[in-house]
Amino acid sequence: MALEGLKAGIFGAIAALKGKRKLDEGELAEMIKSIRVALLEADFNVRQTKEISERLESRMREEEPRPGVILQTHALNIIYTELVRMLGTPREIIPHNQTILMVGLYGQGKTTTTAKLAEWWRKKHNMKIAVIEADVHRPGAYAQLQQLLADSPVEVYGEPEETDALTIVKNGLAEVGGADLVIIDTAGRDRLDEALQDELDAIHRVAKATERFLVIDAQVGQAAGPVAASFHDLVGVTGVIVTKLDGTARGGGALSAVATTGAPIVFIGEGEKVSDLEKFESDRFISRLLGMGDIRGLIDLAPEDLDAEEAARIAERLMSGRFTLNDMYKQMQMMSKIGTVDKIMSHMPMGFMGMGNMSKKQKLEMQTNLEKFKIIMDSMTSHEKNEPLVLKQERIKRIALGSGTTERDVRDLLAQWKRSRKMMKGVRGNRRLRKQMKDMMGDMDDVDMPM
Ligand SMILES: Nc1nc2c(ncn2[C@@H]2O[C@H](COP(=O)(O)OP(=O)(O)O)[C@@H](O)[C@H]2O)c(=O)[nH]1
Ligand SMILES: [Mg+2]
Repeated sequence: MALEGLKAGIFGAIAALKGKRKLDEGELAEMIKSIRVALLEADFNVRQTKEISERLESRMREEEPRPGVILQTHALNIIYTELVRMLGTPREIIPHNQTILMVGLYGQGKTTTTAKLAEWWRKKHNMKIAVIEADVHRPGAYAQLQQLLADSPVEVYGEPEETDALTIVKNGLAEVGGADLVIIDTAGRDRLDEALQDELDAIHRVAKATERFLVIDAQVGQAAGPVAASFHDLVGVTGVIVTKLDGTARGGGALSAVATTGAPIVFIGEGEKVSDLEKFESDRFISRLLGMGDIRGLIDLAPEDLDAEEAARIAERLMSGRFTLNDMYKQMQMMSKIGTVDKIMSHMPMGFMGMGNMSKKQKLEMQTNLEKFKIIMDSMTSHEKNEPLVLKQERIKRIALGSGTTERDVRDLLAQWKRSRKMMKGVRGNRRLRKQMKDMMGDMDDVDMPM
């Protein structure tokens, strides 16, 4: 995981909030200062660091934590949204019928990333993909690309003896005409000089590439900004891929510098292997960085009309191990709004404590039960929903009558709740699950956990 240092810095800064309900001026200033140091150490630039710290400070003053949310989580949520805001909104790429031109300086990872992208889309979309090696300056570039894709059905086109890149591109495009996606790897230089500009410009005109991806090594840090800007002037960069995030603690520099240019980061490279590629989505990236696990994925699933705050609150309560009928009710409300149980299950942490292992039939059943359960619970008092154990014969009878269902239906609901609650409790006795849960909650050890 990239940016481990930043994670440690942020958690160090909010550790001081442990057990507190309010911060005094000194404590707030101390926390903001620690966050600032953490950002600077991850190589975020001074202006961005200042902006984030200022926003964090004013939001900490103005915004109250939601009910049930501890101050530490509240601060973490603010930091999360500010970091996501800074890294920009993700861009979706449709790979079909595209020609992608890979550009960048020497040694940044263009050839490696060319192979990674080809494999990424081949696996995801089962498309016919071809790559063209048009780097005539680096001897062995063709062999390198061939070797990277040795185990792959991706077609690799190259002419190792040819010295004119443009010729290779022309021949290559004619040769691989049937491919759904063509990726063209080009040569780099130490810097974007006139010779490289002319070459890229010529290739660009012939290839009429629909996407121009700039590859930048994370280790260049903030210098990624000017590099991105100059390549953008030349070919109109449509996406940036930041590589080698596995090898630097200061990856924040490259990521944030690119973000300021307005060019979207579309992928990140986190290793030398062809499979070490990851689609870049700032929200997922940051939530993983901050150890927020799949909670965010759950919220992302929610349609516009679903209150994201509410979803977060439910997820938080779920994590905390308390589980009233009310929680189950709200969770069901959310599920029925989202639609399919299947979809949401796959986004629940640990498949919702084992519920991900339900059979297809069970899932279907649950879906049909949702509506009925809702109707039944609408006939309950909030006390009953909070303390389902008070639901004995008399109350069950009343609820069945009030909701136009049968006592059997009400008992089914209670049985469902008991099963769910048991699963939650099961976490207590399971060390592996406990660890997963703890990891997911980050290092916030004062979160009220049932263990
Ligand atoms: N650790 C790591 N190494 C990478 C990554 N991407 C590329 N490399 C390595 O960086 C070096 C240069 O990569 P290459 O693709 O030849 O760069 P090019 O000159 O831009 O084509 C090679 O040794 C690659 O294995 C990455 O994401 N992580
Ligand atoms: Mg290369």
